[in-house]
Amino acid sequence: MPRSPLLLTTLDCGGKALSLTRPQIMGILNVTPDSFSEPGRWSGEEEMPSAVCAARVSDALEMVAAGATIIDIGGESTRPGSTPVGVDEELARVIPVITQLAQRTHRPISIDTSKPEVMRAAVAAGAGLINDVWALRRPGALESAAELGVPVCLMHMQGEPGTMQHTPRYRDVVAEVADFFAHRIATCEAAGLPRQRLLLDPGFGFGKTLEHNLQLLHNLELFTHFGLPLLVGLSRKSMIGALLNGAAVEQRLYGSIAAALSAVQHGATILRVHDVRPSVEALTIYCALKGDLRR
Ligand code: 9MG
Repeated sequence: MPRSPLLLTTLDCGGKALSLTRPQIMGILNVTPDSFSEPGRWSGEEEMPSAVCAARVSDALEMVAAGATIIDIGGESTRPGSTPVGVDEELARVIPVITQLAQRTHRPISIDTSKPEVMRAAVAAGAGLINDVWALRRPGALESAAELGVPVCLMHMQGEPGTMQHTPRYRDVVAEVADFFAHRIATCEAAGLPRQRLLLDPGFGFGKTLEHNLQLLHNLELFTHFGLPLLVGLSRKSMIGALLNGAAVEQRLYGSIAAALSAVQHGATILRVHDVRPSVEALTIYCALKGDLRR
């Protein structure tokens, strides 16, 4: 199936540019207490210590140096079974990091949130893209995103993070995700959020079985027909572990890279990854073999 061209070749992320002419790497920066390698340094309930903030900023700058062209910062886990956090706690986690990072890199910062209050504060602090796993379906999110004027990634999710993996069911997962995108795009446009500011993500692992995920990956090309960049997150996900006979999270790097390159082959423009350097290197070789020298 031929791939449809993108509506835009560069995304303006609040004044910082993200090129879409070739696949891009989005580095994941989780600012949740459970994401810290030194347990006990910060419980997440009190104000973030400045050393913790500085360490997160330094991790992000390392990802940029390794070739990430956008950093996705999140303060609430959306893993299956995770419990939501309150607005104040999420703000306390992400805003200090965004504020400091925005002053130290010309690369765009994405805020991974579904809360309108966090979207607003994050963009005011320097974020230039909203990554919403709820696709702006939370109260007030659509209106806030429309006003903020930055691009938004609309991700498909069946159910909600706490229970989404209990019994995911579809008549036709590819058709249903395509319908979801069509409806969300129309809703965004009606609310004053133009199509050109949207990115789409099928939401691997968000209310999907392994079979659903594989069908979506095989048919990713179909979603290019919206003319919008496709963002995919496959890094370290349970589908990789399942295909590797139950490999633990820390043993999913090579599988994640194989899946990411397959996604690019099927039309993905942005890869959301934990392991930036290996992903950049794999992508560089993949693109060179396709006749597109990245650097
Ligand atoms: C926050 N988050 C976790 N997984 C994700 C994925 O696959 N896509 C996007 N857009 N965000 C994700």
